[in-house]
Amino acid sequence: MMVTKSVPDTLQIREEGDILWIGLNRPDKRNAFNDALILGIETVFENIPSHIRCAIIYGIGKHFSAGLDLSELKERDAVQGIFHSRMWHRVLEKVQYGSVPVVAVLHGAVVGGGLELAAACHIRVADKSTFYALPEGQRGIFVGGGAAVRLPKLIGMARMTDMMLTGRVYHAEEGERIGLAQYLVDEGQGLEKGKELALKIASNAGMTNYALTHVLPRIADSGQTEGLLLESMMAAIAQSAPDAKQRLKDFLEGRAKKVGE
Ligand code: 1HE
Repeated sequence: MMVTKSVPDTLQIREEGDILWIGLNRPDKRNAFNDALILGIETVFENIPSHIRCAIIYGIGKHFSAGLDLSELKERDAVQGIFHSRMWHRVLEKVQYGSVPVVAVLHGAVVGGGLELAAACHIRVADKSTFYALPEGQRGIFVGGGAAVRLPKLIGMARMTDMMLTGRVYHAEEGERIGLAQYLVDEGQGLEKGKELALKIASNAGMTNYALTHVLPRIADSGQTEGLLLESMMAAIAQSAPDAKQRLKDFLEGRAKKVGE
């Protein structure tokens, strides 16, 4: 099924072989997320064609995303607020636990809900124009798109608390150092780097990608006893797959790349 079906024009979707490019395309509003845009992301992730093996999310224009569209926020009461936040949770769970690993290519502002989306992706590539913030603290609100759970895992609770209490902005280099992004590249080089990584990810065994995106985070969330058992079960399933057997044979017979090649 083509994912372009019923996706709003604030998303630009393009297939390139087994890679799916997902562009946030609301540059005049700095890719702020109104409901149509965040629900559009849900539609995309619910309809990823089966031949797609990795997705790349990026922002069109000067920024990755300015977060929640604040003009939609002012009319909500508390109950509507809970449902709205739960809607974001539902969508970002589909990003994190969808059928493919997701690379986020970051530049400019990665703030509020934009950072929450980035945190739900598996790999973050930032160029040197990137800056990260959680302006919710200064706007008198709280995070609602999963940052309270996902960000402390990336950067620690103390840093997230500081970002919200003081409005601290992390720039690209610092962001990479503290774990907001795994890769830092020169300005304008993010898409190329994202594609290079996506191609590598796409060439992995499907079971490996599944284990890393679906099982590893569950192991990390569990206690040591359950986690170690889950790890053993996953290892046994992965190594028994025909794809793994072929890859091991290729290495032993000198056909596979060495580490670092
Ligand atoms: C917006 C938004 C927005 C820009 N909602 N309209 N997020 C924030 O608190 C971030 C607010 N935005 C900014 O601080 C800046 O816009 C940026 C640093 C991201 C970019 O600055 P700049 O100079 O490139 O753009 P701009 O001139 O500030 O904005 C251009 C237009 O986008 C302008 O509208 P215009 O009609 O006057 O042209 C802005 O009003 C509009 N715009 N950001 C609505 N966020 C699941 S809960 C998550 C909770 C949150 O994400 S809270 C954090 C919200």
